[in-house]
Amino acid sequence: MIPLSLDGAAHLLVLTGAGISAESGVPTFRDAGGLWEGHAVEQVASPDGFAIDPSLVWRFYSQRRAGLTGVTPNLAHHALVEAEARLGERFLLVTQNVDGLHPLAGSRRMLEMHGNIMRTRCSACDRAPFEDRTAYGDGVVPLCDRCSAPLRPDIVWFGEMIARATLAAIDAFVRAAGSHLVFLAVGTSGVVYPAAGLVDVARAAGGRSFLVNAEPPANAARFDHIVIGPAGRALPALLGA
Ligand code: BJW
Ligand code: ZN
Repeated sequence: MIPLSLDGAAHLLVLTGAGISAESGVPTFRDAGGLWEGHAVEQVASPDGFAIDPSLVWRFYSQRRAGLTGVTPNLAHHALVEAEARLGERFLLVTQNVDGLHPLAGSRRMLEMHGNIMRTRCSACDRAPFEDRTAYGDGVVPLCDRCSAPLRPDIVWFGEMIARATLAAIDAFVRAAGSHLVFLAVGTSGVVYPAAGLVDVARAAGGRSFLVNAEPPANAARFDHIVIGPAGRALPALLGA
């Protein structure tokens, strides 16, 4: 495979999705047809779903928290840490993943656009989100000790806004890069917005776009270059790591 050439002005914007963690043993989102125990993802990852059945939602997230015990980053996560070390300010990683494997690998110039599964926040008051690795027992809905409202995972659910600061940081990076922007998406099915639209943002800026995925995603036609294969093998080769 021909490595992605990054000259002295190139700015690399990377978008990752569940596929980059697949080789670490984390199930992808749409592996099981977008279903968890027969429930549609929207049912357990939306404000409406939480309002209807918070204990079902907490069972979903508790099970996933427990499943992350002992899980470690793979070669693809490490290749991005290496790229960040090479490029410094000319690197930005935006991940849709909530599994925390990028920071665990050592990524620092990184934005977790859909939140982090090991953080909890109040569904009602403005207390700060806090680290919480608890896998709650079946039927348990933890309550806020400030206002007694149900606590919820600090995750961006369907229909919720991505943090304004995250969108602003991406925008600033794209503007600084201009036509030197290189956009690289890894392990994402290209169906969830606004992440799936970042390739269009990169194209509008005049940048080049690359994709590494196990299969062609929904937005494949909008990329300049596509590498089909497992991220753990394809990404280090592409980045020349
Ligand atoms: C491998 C591999 C290996 C496997 N190597 N590859 C514009 C148009 C239409 C709809 C909308 C729109 N703008 C907004 C919306 C609504 C909605 C949306 O996009 N809906 C679509 C489903 C149609 N978006 C939102 O609601 C967002 N909010 C927003 O935009 O606010 C403003 C607004 C609201 C409403 C209307 C309009 C505007 C928020 C989205 C938040 C998504 N959150 C979730 C769940 C919570 C996180 C959690 O619990 O973990 O985040 S959804 C779920 O999908 C999760 C993921 O981060 C996200 C993306 O999934 P991902 O990462 O792509 O995983 P998979 O499983 O889908 O794909 C994995 C891929 O890897 C596959 O292709 C495999 O082949 C591949 N793979 N092994 C390489 N080894
Ligand atoms: Zn509260």
